[in-house]
Amino acid sequence: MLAPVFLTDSQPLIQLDLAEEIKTGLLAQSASISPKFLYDNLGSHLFTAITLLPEYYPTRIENEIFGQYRNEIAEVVGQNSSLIDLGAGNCQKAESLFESLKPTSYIAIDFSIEYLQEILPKLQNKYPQVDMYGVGMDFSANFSLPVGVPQAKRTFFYPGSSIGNFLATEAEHLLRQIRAQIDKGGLLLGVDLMKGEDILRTAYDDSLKLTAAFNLNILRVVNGLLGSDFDVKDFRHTIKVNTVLNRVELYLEALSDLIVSWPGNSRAFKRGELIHTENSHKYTLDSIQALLTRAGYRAFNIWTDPQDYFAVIYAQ
Ligand code: AVI
Repeated sequence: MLAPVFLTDSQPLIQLDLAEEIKTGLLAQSASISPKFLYDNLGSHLFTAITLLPEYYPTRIENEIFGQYRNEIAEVVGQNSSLIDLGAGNCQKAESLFESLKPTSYIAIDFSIEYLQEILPKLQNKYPQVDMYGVGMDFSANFSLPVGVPQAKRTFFYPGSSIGNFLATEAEHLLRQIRAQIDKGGLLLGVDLMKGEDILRTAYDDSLKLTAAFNLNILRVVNGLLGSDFDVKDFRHTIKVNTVLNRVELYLEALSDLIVSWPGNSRAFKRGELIHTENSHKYTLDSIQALLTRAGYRAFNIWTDPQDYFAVIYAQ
């Protein structure tokens, strides 16, 4: 049986650093937890379930764009490159491009190595002609490809509007770091575009409460890393649509006055107090091209849906 190669990041995930980062966020006056902690194995499964919700339009519409423009995209991007999937998750989006892009190798990078270890072997069996690599990496602060990644033309793949989960300065930093490693290839990017508040509310506060479970699961992840005693029943998922900063903000709201403790410290929360867990920025075609330009990209091919809900951009 063919098996994918699991590479180690040159900057391995250090539990201690992660715990420090969580403590700093929890002890700040306005408490926050980085959205990367949403994605342990369970969180990754919950996110995959969210992408199947009719209300969660980004995945559906992005898939439609990839389906409709598959050949055009392949012509622009070219074939036989190394496909480097940033935040690969269940690898389904990349898989949908295998037939048209015919990558010689596929490098799946994700915060949850456990999830990749579950998904990637099945994919490798289905596509024995593609060399597959799995990398567990936190690329939110710094990104460089680990040693061992094949030296072919590189197609970086960052779909799903995950770029929207970064502040503009962080997004620019990441895009610039990707640009520096592109060589003769390019970046295939999915970006969610600005739209009416109601559509955003339904997408990020769905009636099945999957997004609520996804958001609350972050407290279990934090308990595992920090040794804290968060009880998910003490909090509820809530969102704000921030029309000034063009983003949906996810929070966990304390349902009563309570104290959360961990070895060496604690934090009191008042009833109604919020922990900020995620931003999901929405761009315009102009604002995303301006961001990419600041990050050093010069040429853009853009595909959108008829309603301009979502854009797929090939940037070089
Ligand atoms: C991964 N990311 C692009 C999702 C988003 O839409 O911002 C994460 C998500 N959060 C709540 N629902 C989905």
